[in-house]
Amino acid sequence: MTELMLKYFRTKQQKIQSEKVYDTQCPFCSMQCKMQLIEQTVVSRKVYKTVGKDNPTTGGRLCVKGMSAHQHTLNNERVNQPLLKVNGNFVAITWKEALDVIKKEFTTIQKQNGSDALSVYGSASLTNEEAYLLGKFARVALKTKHIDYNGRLCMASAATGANLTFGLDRGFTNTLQEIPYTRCIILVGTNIAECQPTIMPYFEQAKENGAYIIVIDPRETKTTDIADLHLKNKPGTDATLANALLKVIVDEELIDKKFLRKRVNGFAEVVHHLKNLDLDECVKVTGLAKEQLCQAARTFGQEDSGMIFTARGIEQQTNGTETVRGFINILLATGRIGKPNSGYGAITGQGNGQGAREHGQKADQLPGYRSIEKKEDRSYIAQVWGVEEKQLPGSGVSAYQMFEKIDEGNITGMLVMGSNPALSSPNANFVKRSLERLKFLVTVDMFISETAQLADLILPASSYLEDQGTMTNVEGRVTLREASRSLPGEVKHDWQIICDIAEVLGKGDKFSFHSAEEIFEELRVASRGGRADYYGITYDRIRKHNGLLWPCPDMDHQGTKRLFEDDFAHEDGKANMSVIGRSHKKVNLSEEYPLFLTTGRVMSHYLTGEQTRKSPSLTARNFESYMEIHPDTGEKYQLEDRTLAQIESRYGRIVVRSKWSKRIRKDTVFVPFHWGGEQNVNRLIADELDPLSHMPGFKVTAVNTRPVQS
Ligand SMILES: Nc1nc2c(c(=O)[nH]1)N[C@H]1C(S)=C(S)[C@@H](COP(=O)(O)OP(=O)(O)OC[C@H]3O[C@@H](n4cnc5c(=O)[nH]c(N)nc54)[C@H](O)[C@@H]3O)O[C@H]1N2
Ligand SMILES: Nc1nc2c(c(=O)[nH]1)N[C@H]1C(S)=C(S)[C@@H](COP(=O)(O)OP(=O)(O)OC[C@H]3O[C@@H](n4cnc5c(=O)[nH]c(N)nc54)[C@H](O)[C@@H]3O)O[C@H]1N2
Ligand code: SF4
Ligand SMILES: [Mo]
Repeated sequence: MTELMLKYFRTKQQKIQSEKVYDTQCPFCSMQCKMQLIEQTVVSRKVYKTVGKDNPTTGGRLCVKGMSAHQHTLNNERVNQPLLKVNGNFVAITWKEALDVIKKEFTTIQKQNGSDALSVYGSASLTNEEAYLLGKFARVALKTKHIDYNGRLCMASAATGANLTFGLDRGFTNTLQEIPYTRCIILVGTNIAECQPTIMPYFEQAKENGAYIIVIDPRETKTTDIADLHLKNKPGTDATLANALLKVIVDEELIDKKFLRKRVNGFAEVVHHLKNLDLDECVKVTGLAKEQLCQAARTFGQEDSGMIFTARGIEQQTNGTETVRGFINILLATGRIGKPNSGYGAITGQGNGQGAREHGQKADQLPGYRSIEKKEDRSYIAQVWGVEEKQLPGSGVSAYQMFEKIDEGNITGMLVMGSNPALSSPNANFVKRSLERLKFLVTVDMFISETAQLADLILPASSYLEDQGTMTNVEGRVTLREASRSLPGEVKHDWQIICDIAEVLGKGDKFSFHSAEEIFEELRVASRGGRADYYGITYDRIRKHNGLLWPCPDMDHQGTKRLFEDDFAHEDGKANMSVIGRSHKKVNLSEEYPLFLTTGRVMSHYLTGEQTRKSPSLTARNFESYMEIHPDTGEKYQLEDRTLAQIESRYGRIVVRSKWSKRIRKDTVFVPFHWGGEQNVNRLIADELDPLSHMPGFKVTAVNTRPVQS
């Protein structure tokens, strides 16, 4: 540091009147980077700085979103009081008034339309404690079967695929620490460089150590930039691609026969199916060269260790579950799982995308990955909750299907906590109309999101700086988000809001919690003996061990770093391979809709942008949506670079600016989904769902495009 710089810093130091440091974790993606917000008062003004904090998952790294997260949280658009819609306008009311309104409306709805007419829409932004409590609230306080959450649009296909194949779904079978030592990596439908930026050093290290990296994506991205081989396939063709890779591996005898014999069911059927698969046909379907397919398959098959990572690119498809299974088939055939430096990873999306899918927010699920349809699971949880087993409702429908139920008149009330489905759901015009049809909609949010605008009542929720609780990160590591900033205005924590509503509904005795830790203590017991067993995890142990990987069944257990070393989680201990790609209805192009549309993310914004669009630093990077389009395609449709384009599908139309790029396929356009209104790409997405996971097909839609007439 030069003399001059030292002098500058000293003068600046002298001006700092006070300093507060808040420990927390980033509110955005599944990396859950640990960080501190430093609040300094300088000449009576508050200034903020975010610094990373060391931890086993991310070191001290942060990306630009984490660094800027306080900007939305401290933004003055934050909702600080309950808001009731009166004659079309929101007016501030007290909590007592708000709870009275809820009591009246919820009771009336259930009296008139039955218990299941009330529904709950949850979120993987919630802590484990809140996700758990919301599931209990729906079943015990509201007695409704209708609860599902935004993870249905996110991790559902990965979860279903892993459950069917392994008998257990923890996103990563190994820890991140093993990645640098693997020899071959397939990244399929994932853009980690923009979506989990702080994971990148693990892959860069692998590359330095000589690993061969294959990335499968219809676009060139910052992630494909690290690839040794980029397979730029047509969107929606990954199941065929997985089958083609496996065919080459089987034909060239790159399989692990001993592993298959001892640990896998169903290989013979798969081989039988592959016999009839025509590689030339696969080449046509995927739009790839045969040499590329063979090169990828051979390299993966010949190296002595390998890992496959999937994300939403292949999962958010109407055949997402089977595509995931197709890629896991490759790992099973080559014996690349349950061993050091070999394994599978579904790269989790939201901050608590892992934990929030384990403890009962899903329509068919009870805590600890228990099933709401299984008698013994129901009895166990009923006993933990102090209710009769037969009082627990059965399973409800998935997230998007709840909007169909509203349209049919079967659901008439909804509580949304931590989600913005008006923007994030497929067929968004329909979803908006459904939300408008509700007799009573209450949203719990930090902001008046597009969904909250449609609400009758908005309840103010706390943020990552204020709300303590556990989050289970991308590795399956249960972390403790410390949070100590005092609550602004009349804001409450999500868990407090759940308890308060339960209280006015006469169920306060089952929801008398005074801290997140108290809820976690109940969650531990509820998860005990389940597949996602947290019983051996406590706040103290998390602090001591810097997080613990589940399953962790007792207090002496050190957490599970690598899954499936001896057995898979099915009863016979084996993994189930399955034949894939037999019945899927592909999205076809036509004269009317001649282009594939795919959707996804940019580095600087998060999901529907409700939070990141409020951050000046992040908005400065991308202030509006766009359509990535190949220049040749642009010219074909008279769309210059940076002109306003209309995009239309069978479901709706939007307007965004064109952005020429040679990095995308000529038959494909890409639009991110972080913006609303006319730019909401979900107005174009079809209502078809994966039959197994109920995941929408966000990643491929047939569209047309033309310049907007001025
Ligand atoms: N910056 C940022 N980071 C985030 C988020 C965010 O909103 N912004 N969200 C978080 C969440 S909740 C999630 S779920 C994750 C999502 O993380 P990702 O799944 O990695 O993100 P996406 O951009 O949705 O899609 C990944 C890639 O799939 C490609 N793709 C599209 N269609 C296909 C296809 O048919 N086949 C193949 N092989 N690839 C295809 C896209 O071109 C894209 O590059 O990110 C998390 N991190
Ligand atoms: N076209 C297209 N659509 C997609 C996707 C895609 O790739 N393409 N991806 C899908 C995926 S993977 C996901 S995860 C979904 C996500 O979609 P959404 O669930 O709609 O996600 P968010 O935009 O995070 O909405 C969260 C809302 O909750 C608020 N919030 C944040 N934290 C908290 C909290 O702790 N408590 C409370 N009460 N409120 C909070 C925010 O202010 C915001 O309004 O979108 C899906 N939609
Ligand atoms: S967005 Fe993800 S990678 Fe970036 S700081 Fe937050 S948790 Fe870390
Ligand atoms: Mo997600």
